[in-house]
Amino acid sequence: MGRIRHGGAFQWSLELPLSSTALICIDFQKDFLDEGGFGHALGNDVSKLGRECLPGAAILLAAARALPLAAIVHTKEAHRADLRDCPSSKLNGPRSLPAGRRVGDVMVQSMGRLLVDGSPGNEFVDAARPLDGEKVVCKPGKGAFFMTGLHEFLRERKVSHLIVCGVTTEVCVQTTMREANDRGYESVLVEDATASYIPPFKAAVIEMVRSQGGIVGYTVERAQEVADAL
Ligand code: C5J
Repeated sequence: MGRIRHGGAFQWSLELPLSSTALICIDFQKDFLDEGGFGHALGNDVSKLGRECLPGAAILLAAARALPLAAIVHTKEAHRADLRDCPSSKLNGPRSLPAGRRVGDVMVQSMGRLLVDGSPGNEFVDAARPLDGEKVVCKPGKGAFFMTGLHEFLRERKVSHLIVCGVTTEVCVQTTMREANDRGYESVLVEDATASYIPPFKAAVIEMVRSQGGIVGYTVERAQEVADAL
């Protein structure tokens, strides 16, 4: 049993029962962290994202693997080659993609098709690559629970608590935490293991998650605090 305490304005103490706690790593993919991927095609500066959150993610992964925790889950935002799992709202928007590009198009040859499973750019970055035996969840949406079977996977392993990291904070990470909260999981977002292209959005999500006594979940500043507590 690990326990994380937070002595800031929002004071809390969270027990992390090791046998029912999972680490969820959200979308540490080249499509979001590297040039020529989906995040870059949306017009974002992708150069800082990995530097900000991958060292923290590495600390969490090392701690989770050493214990081990009940499960380590890696999600990928990944569509089928024929895009039949891509809703029209996502295929036809956002309309800010340069040169009229959209999911399934190619921006840079070496990365392959944007957000399509099996494309080189859809793979995990080396620093957060899953090991054998760790669960990989392909998700067509922002939330890791939508059309994935993740809830069933976690329930089978009696998981009740989630340690959450990944990109981007205000899109797939926040959506997943809200989905998790609705399904009864206690989750803690690790601030130095998540990142956004738009820093004020990351700061806002951290506030939102822990506001009103932790309406969505908990937040902790440093991955090392979690590793030390486990
Ligand atoms: C986005 C994500 N930003 N992984 N996906 O479209 O946050």
